[in-house]
Amino acid sequence: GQVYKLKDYKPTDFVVERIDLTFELDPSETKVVSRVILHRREGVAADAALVFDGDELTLDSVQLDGNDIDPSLFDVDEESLTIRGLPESAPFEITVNTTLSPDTNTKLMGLYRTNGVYCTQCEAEGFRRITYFYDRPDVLAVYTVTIIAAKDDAKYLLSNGNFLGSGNYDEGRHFAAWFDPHPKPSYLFALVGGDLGLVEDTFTTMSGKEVALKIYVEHGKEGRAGYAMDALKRSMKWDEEVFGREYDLDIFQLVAVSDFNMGAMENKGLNVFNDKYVLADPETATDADYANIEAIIAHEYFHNWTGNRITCRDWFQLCLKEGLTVYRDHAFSADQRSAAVKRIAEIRLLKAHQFPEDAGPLAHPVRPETYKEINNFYTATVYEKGSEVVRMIRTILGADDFRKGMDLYFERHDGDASTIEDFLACFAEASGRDLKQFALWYSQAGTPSVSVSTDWNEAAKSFKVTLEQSLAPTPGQSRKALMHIPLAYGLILPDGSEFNGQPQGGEAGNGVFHLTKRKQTFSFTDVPGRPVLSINRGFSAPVNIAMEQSADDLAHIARHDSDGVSRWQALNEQAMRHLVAVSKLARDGRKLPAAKELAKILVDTAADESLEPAFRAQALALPAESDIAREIGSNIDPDAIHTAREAVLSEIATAGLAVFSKLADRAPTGPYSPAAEDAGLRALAGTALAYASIAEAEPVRAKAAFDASNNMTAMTQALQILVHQFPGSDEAEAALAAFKSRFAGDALALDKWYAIQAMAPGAGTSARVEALLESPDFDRKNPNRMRALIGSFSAGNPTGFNAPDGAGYRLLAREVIDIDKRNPQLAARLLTAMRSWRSFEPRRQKLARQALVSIREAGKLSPDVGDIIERMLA
Ligand code: B3K
Ligand code: ZN
Repeated sequence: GQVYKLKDYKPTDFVVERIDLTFELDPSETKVVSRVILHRREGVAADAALVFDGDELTLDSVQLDGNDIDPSLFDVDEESLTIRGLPESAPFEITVNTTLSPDTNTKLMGLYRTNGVYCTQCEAEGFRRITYFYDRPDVLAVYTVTIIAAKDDAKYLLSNGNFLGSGNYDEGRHFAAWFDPHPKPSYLFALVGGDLGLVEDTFTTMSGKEVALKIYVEHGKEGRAGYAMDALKRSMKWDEEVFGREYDLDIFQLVAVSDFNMGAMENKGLNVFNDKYVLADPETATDADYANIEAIIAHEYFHNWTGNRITCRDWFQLCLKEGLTVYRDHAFSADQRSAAVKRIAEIRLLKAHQFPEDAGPLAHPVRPETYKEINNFYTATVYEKGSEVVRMIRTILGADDFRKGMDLYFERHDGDASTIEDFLACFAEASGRDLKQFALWYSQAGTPSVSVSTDWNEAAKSFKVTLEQSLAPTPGQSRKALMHIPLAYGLILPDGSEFNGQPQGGEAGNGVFHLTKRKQTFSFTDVPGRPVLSINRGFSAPVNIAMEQSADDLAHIARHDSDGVSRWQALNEQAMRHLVAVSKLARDGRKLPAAKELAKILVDTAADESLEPAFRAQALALPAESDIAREIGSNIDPDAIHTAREAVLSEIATAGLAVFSKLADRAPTGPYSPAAEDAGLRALAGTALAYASIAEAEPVRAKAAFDASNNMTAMTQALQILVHQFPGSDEAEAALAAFKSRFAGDALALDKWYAIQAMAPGAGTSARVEALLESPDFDRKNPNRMRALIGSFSAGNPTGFNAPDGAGYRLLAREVIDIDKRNPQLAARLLTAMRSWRSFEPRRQKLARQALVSIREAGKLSPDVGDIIERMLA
C-alpha cells in the first residue's frame, strides 16, 4: 500500500466553493447527485486535471456545467475520478451521479443502514464512499443537502446545519432540505433517515439565541435519553463559561444508532452516536456508563469549536482536534465531578492503554509523520497522550496565559484547516515563551523515563533533587532529542507541612521543575527537616518515574500530600512494588511473602471516613494484572501475575473483613442518582463486596447482593464477583441465567453479560467464548457485541487470552480474518490487543507469532489489518 507523508502536503489544484447534494434514499439503490462549484487555484497549470477521491462507488454519469463530459476527458479507477480539459480560470460546475447500496455496506463507513435507519460515517475517508469528491480535511465548502425518501421508509430526514424546508411528493414520498452556512470538510458531512423516537429541549446561548436540541433514539427508548440531554445542556453552558464558546446554528441534533464503529461522531450540527453512549437508565446502565455518556456527549459537542470551526489541515494533525478536545472533556468532567477522582481514572487509563502502545511495535508520535491507513491512527496516543500534551502546555504557561493562547487560537484560526505549528504559535505568542523544545512532545514517540535521586544534608539543612531524562528508541526513531518535561513536585516536611522555598539549578516556578537538559540538580537550602519528595504530582507529565523511595516515605506522602492524586499515586506505587516483587517470585515458583504493611495501609484507607468514598474505592483497586505486566516489561508470565495478585488480594481481604463487610452494605439507599457522590458510594460498596467475598471464599454474599440489587451498577458488580471468583458455582450460573432472561432483547445490557463472562480469568475461558459465539442471539455484525465478547476477552483477560496452549491467540486470529471481510476497521481495532506480544515469555511469544503469521498469510487482507499486522511483525 501507499505511504502518506506529512512532508508531502500540498493543497488541491482546484478550490471548491460550494456543494449541493441530493439523495434519493433506497436500501439497495440510493441515488446521489453532487453538484460542485470549483475554480482552478491561482498558479496551477492550465492542463492540470481535477482528481476526486472515490471508493466502491458506481458512477452513473458526470457533467460539466450541465453537459455530459466526453468519455475521452475523464477516467475512473478503484480510487479516483480524473477529469481533464476544465476551464482555465472561470468557475465551473461538476455534477457527479452515483448509486449506492446502504444495505450491503458492512464496513459502516459512508452511507449504511443500522436497524432500518440510514446513517453516515465519514471521518476519516467515508465521504468518498458516497460520491466522488476531494475527500480531505483542508477542502472546506458550504453544503446544501436535499433528501428524498418514501415516508414509510424514512420518517425523519436529517442533515447538517439549519433546516430549510420539507414537503411531500407523489407516491408516499417526501423530502427535506438543509443548509449549513459554516464551511466544512467532507468528513463532517452527515445524513440520517429513519423512523425514530424524538426527545426535544432547548438551550439559550450566552447571547440569548434559542437553540433547538433534538435527540433521536430507537422507538421505545425515549425514556433513556434524559441524561444525555442533560449532559448536552451542561456541556453547552460550560463551553461558554470556561472557553467563551457559543453554539452557532439554530439547531443541534444527535442520533443514537446501534451499529457504529466507534463511540460517536461530531458531524456539524448532527452528531451520530453509538447508542451505548446515549441511552441510560438505572436499570440498564452502570455508573461508568453514565460517566462515559457525560464525557462523550461533551467531547462531541466541544468539537464544534475544536475540530469543526477550526479543523485539521491534514490527517497528520488529527491530535490538533482530538488531543485538544479530550483535554476539554477531561476539564469538563473534572468540574462536574470530583477532580481528584477523575484525574486518578485518567492516569489509570493512560497507563493501561497509551503506555503499552508507546512501548510496543505500534508506537507513533502524537503527530505521526507517515501512515498507510489513517483509520489505524485514532489511537490512545493521538487522543490521550495528545490531551496530556495540552495539559502540560497549561502547566507550563499557567491558567491565565493558557486561556489567552486558546482565545488567540479561536480568534486567529476560526474557519481554518490548521496545524500543530499554528496551535503552538498561539501559546508562544500569548505567553512570550519559547515552545520549540516542548514541541518535541508532538514528534517524538515513546514514554520518557525520568530517574530521580535525592540527597539530604542534615548538617547543612540542604536538599538536592537530581533528575535525569531518557527516551528509548521507537519504530523509525532511533535517536531522540532532550525534551522539556514539566514535573510538578512538593517537599513534605516531617510534620506533614510543605516546604515552600525555591531551589537553585534550573527553572522551577509554581511548584514545577522544568527538566530541559539531560540531567539537572535542583538544590533547596534552609529546609527545616528531612523532606519527602512528592514528584510528578497530579501526573503533570506522562513519563515513567524511576526512584528509590522507601515504603515509609511513600506512606508519608500517602498520609500528608496536599494533593489527593499524589496520595493515590503513593499508595498505588506501594502496591505496585509489592505486586511486581511477588509476581517475580511466583514465576520462579518460590514461596510468596506476606503483604502485611500493604494490607494495613489499604484497610486503614478503606476505613478512613474522612476520605471520599470514590477515592477509597480507587485506592483499594489494586493495579490490574495488565498493569503489573507492563511494569515488569518482559518475559511476562500472566499466570504467575494472577497467582501473585490473588494472594495479595486475599491477604488484604482477610485483614479487612470486618471493615469490608460493613462497607459492602453501605450503598446509597434512596432512589438511584448517577451523581458522582452516590456513584462513589456504590464503587466503594462494590469493591468492599469483592474483598469480603474473597475473604469468605463463599458466593453467598455476592449472590444475595445480586438478588437484592435494584440498579445495573450493583447488579454487574455482584455478577462479576460470582462469575470471576466462583466460576461454575450454582450461584454464578443462576445469576447468569437470571440476567440473561431479564434482559433478553436489550442489546446494551446483554453486552455486559457477554463481557463479564469473556473476562473470567483462567485458561478455560476461551472455550466459553467459543460457545458464546455460537449463541443464537449473538450478532456478529454488531460492533458493540463483538467488542463485548472478543474485545473484552483479548484486551481484558490476561490469563484467559494468553492461555499457555495458544487457544486465545488462535481464536482472535480466526475472528479477525473473518471480521476483516466485512468490517476492516473493527477487525484492525480488535487485533491491536496483541500489540504487546513480544513482552511475554518465549513460549507464548512463539504461539502469538504463529497466530499473527496465520493472519498475514490468510489471503487478501484489508489495508487496515494489513498495516497493523505488518507493524506488529516488523
Ligand atoms: N472524530 C470521531 C472519530 C472518528 C474515527 C474515525 N475512524 C469521534 C471523536 O473523536 O470524537
Ligand atoms: Zn474526538
